[in-house]
Amino acid sequence: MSKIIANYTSRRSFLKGASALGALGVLAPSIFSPRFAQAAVNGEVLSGCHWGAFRAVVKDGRWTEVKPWEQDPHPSHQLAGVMDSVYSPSRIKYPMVRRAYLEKGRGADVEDRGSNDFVRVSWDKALDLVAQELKYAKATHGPRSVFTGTYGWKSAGKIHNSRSLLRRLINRGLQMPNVTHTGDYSTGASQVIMPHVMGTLEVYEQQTVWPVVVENTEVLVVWGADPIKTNQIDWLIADHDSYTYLEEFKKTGKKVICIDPLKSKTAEFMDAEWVQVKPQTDVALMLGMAHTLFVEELYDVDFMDEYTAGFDKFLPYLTGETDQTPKSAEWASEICGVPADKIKELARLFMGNRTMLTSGWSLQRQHHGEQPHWMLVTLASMLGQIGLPGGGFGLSYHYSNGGTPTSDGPALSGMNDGGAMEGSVSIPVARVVEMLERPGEEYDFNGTRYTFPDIKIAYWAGGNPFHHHQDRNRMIKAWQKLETVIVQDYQWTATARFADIVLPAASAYERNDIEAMGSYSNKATVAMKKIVDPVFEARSEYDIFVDLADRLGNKEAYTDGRDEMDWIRHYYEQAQKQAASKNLEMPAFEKFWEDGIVVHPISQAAKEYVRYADFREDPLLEPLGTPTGKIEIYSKNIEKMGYDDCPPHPMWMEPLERLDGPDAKFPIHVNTGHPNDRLHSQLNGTILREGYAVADREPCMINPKDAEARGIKSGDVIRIFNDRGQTLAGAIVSEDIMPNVIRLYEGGWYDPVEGGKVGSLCAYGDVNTLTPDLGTSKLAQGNCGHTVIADFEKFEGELPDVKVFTAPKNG
Ligand SMILES: Nc1nc2c(c(=O)[nH]1)N[C@H]1C(S)=C(S)[C@@H](COP(=O)(O)OP(=O)(O)OC[C@H]3O[C@@H](n4cnc5c(=O)[nH]c(N)nc54)[C@H](O)[C@@H]3O)O[C@H]1N2
Ligand SMILES: Nc1nc2c(c(=O)[nH]1)N[C@H]1C(S)=C(S)[C@@H](COP(=O)(O)OP(=O)(O)OC[C@H]3O[C@@H](n4cnc5c(=O)[nH]c(N)nc54)[C@H](O)[C@@H]3O)O[C@H]1N2
Ligand SMILES: [Mo]
Repeated sequence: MSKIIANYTSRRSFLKGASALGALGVLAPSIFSPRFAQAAVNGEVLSGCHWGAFRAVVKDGRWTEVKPWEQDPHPSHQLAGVMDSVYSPSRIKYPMVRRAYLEKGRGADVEDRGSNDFVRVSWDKALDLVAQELKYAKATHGPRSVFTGTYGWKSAGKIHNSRSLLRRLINRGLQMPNVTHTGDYSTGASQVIMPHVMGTLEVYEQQTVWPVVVENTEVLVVWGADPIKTNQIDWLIADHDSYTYLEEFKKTGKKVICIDPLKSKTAEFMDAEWVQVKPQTDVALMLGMAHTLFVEELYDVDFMDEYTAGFDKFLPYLTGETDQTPKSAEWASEICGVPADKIKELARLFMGNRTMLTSGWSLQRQHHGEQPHWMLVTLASMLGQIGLPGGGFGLSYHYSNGGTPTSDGPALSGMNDGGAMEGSVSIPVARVVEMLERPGEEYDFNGTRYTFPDIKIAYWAGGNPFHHHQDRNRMIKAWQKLETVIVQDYQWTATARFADIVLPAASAYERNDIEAMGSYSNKATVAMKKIVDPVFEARSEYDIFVDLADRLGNKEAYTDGRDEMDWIRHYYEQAQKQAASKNLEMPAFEKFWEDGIVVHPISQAAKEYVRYADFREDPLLEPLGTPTGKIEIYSKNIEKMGYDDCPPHPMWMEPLERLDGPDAKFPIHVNTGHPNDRLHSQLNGTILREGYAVADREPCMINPKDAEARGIKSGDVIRIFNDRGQTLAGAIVSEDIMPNVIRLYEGGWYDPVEGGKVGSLCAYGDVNTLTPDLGTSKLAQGNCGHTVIADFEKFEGELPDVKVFTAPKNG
């Protein structure tokens, strides 16, 4: 793949001089010589972000060009948007307060949230208001009245970690018991079920490394995953090293199979066989394979005996002894749409070859999302290859370049939340709307009953819930229960538009920070140097929170006496000490800051790592962390919970709704996968959109058969609708998606034609206007963003303008 060099100065020239206006954006003086903390006026700055490390060219205080770091083997084309996001017309320039809120106070005209009627205020006024409301909440409503769940993909960086800094404000500034979240939207179901099955999270752990896979794997199965698309980003700074291995694997000519309702980037890149499966039916498909292995007596009986527990309880279900329905390939085919012969052929192929079953996370972002990965583990167990080089299963090859060998480098720590006070609670992250709807009521989660707190203030810094959460219209209503909503962001997202108080944060490129490269590889430590000064009145995360802590009377407790550069040096020196204890030398801080990066060595052992090799070698001495020490195909702990929606062994369960399901009310499944040209909703308002928008809307991929039936061609505007909501989108007609499935990526900014009105048409393409808000089950309470059916038509009405990419009036 070619490297990109972006230079998009002209389009944003109208914003030239923006930084000169930002008098308040100047950083507090550092104890270091100014050259450390200040942005370059001219020159090249090495920095990093979720999309990788890069060099920024700065001219006259303006960022004019972005070049990928020379050692990035596969730079993301999204870097061009990263630079552009700094100067985007959707930047929040000033502190703003919703007019009714400013004039009438907390809780005023809440149904007017989203109408974009804001008034510009000074920073002092905005921060006074926030501090006043936090104090009021503490005095009047008491503990657990402020929600700081603030889930989301804040920028990389260990210091300006908006999520930790916000919690630190409540813990050390306000000194009140806090309400935050557990889990995430990514792996809500799997990270709860996997510890019961494998004794570990599985989804965020190192995989059998790629060099071993390239050498030993004969069949690479990519099951509901698209690593070529999703490994562009990392929660830290992306290394992109998995691309090199994928290329090497491809060169070997060995078999790659993508099981997906659409032809993914990976299928294309790897010349893979594409097996079309109806969405949400993978458990049935896996059961059909397991049944084939069983009846053909192919499965690994010894492995099941030695390394797994409870197969005997699962078998009567598989054979149909318990419910008179054998889970045969024929039975599975009826549900999943894959021909029975193909199911059998795949089962035999996997059994007869060293097979790595890799899976992404879309499968578990579905109703009963606990089941697919549990069943995948069961299938992998029957294949008997777990713990062998290149065999078994892996749930993170598609994420943050999982499977890239881990260096010997030190772990870099970062800003913590300062310690939550006793009485603090958390909710499963995707239950946020239910929490607002049912204060004081009980809910189930992983074997325990909890009570929802009564929230009066929500403060979001580093996430965009008005994109990430499901069922937008239900959410808009629930949001009206809040007295005060504070949003800190650098973009005018829908979340900011639905806030009462909006604080303009500096982007990650307008402040100094430090971060590790590679969540799995820990390849390097990177100085995230400030590239330019904050534009307009934006201020760094840390500065905003320190000023708030000051207003709450607890500045010292908040800062521990450190400023931005002190913290950076502090965490670097901690890493340096850790490295020294491993006989690894890291340069002095000054040298590191000057060079911008320290790359860590990788041992030979790391390049040969095989997940579960130890367990396979000696299951008694190296047991799993499950109650039986084995792979639990049947979980007694889950049996004890007695949940009707999460049985004690993997099962095919009907989701709330699915394509061709019983009583399916709509004929089309909506695939809400992650965007190839964005990170969720980030970079929405940038130059990248010119490359993918259709009729100025979010693109929606449609099979020719479905398009023809509705008289739609590429470039048309369509309206997608169901009982929960409606949105416009731009049509792309393509054979790369199976019939009766359309794809509208998550992350298109919500742009209601009638701002704030429940049920409004979204002019741009927010897919979460259509999705249901329900927990995967009582066990994990994960989100079900991929459980959605709908219908669509050619939009013939008067076309509303897309307005969400420019700031609201006065802003
Ligand atoms: N239907 C459906 N819905 C989904 C999904 C799906 O597959 N289908 N996927 C889900 C998943 S896995 C996830 S992870 C979520 C993602 O949901 P989010 O993480 O909320 O999505 P982002 O668009 O990354 O939002 C991050 C926001 O933080 C802002 N930001 C970035 N850096 C900073 C910073 O340093 N400080 C501050 N104050 N703000 C900052 C950005 O401008 C942006 O508005 O979406 C979920 N929603
Ligand atoms: N470019 C880019 N990369 C990203 C992100 C991003 O927003 N943009 N987000 C990051 C984050 S936070 C996360 S959590 C991960 C998400 O990683 P994933 O959850 O794995 O990503 P998705 O795109 O939702 O789904 C992966 C594939 O599964 C397919 N799929 C959907 N439904 C089904 C189904 O029912 N059965 C089968 N067999 N396949 C199905 C989709 O068509 C898609 O090709 O990606 C990360 N990487
Ligand atoms: Mo995610």
